[in-house]
Amino acid sequence: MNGVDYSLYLVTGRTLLPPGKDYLESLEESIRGGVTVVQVREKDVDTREAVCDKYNVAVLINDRVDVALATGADGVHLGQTDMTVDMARKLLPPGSIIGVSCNNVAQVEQAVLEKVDYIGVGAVWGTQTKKLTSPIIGVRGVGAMLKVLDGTGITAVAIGGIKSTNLLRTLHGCVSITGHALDGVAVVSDIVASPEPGQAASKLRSIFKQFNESS
Ligand code: TZP
Ligand code: MG
Repeated sequence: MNGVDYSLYLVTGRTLLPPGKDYLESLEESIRGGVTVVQVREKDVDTREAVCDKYNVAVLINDRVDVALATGADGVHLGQTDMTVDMARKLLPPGSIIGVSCNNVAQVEQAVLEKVDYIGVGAVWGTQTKKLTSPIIGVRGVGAMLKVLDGTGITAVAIGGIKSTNLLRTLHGCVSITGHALDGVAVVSDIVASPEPGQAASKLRSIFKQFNESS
């Protein structure tokens, strides 16, 4: 899929769904609310999801190139300890999207050499969703990594503790302190754990749009 809009990047996490909330229903509500790209990140289940493409939203699979191949997903999101970008590129169909998690400048430099499509930078703030194995970087850390991407055409989304209550501060802080802007934000709990994921997504999306229109 070409021309992916990374502005509101949903990372799934079915363990965070409110009781009784159906996974696909929550996903569909989130997309209708404004999610622009979805990463299927299900650590505790065998992921054999057929995610509907009726909204033409790109689907990326966390960690598992084999699952991406089996499901015909648009691409993969790789962590620093997953399969290498070169190997993933050899296995996936041409044009597949490859994204990588980065926590520091050296990892971004490597991602640039590997010509990834996008990077996820974080954790920008503290999060309950993932046991972090690397430091929380704040907006200064994000900015330092964005600087490395200058002129490369590689897209960046920030992840970790991003909520409607701190999104504006995150976007604004990044630009005002570092002079570099994010292409999007990746969110798990603020959308998935909400009883109204559509409204949660719509709130985040409108804050993002407003910020971009005013800057
Ligand atoms: N990688 C860094 S932080 C994180 C991942 C997958 C979890 C982010 O979850 P939340 O709920 O949006 O803080
Ligand atoms: Mg991973």
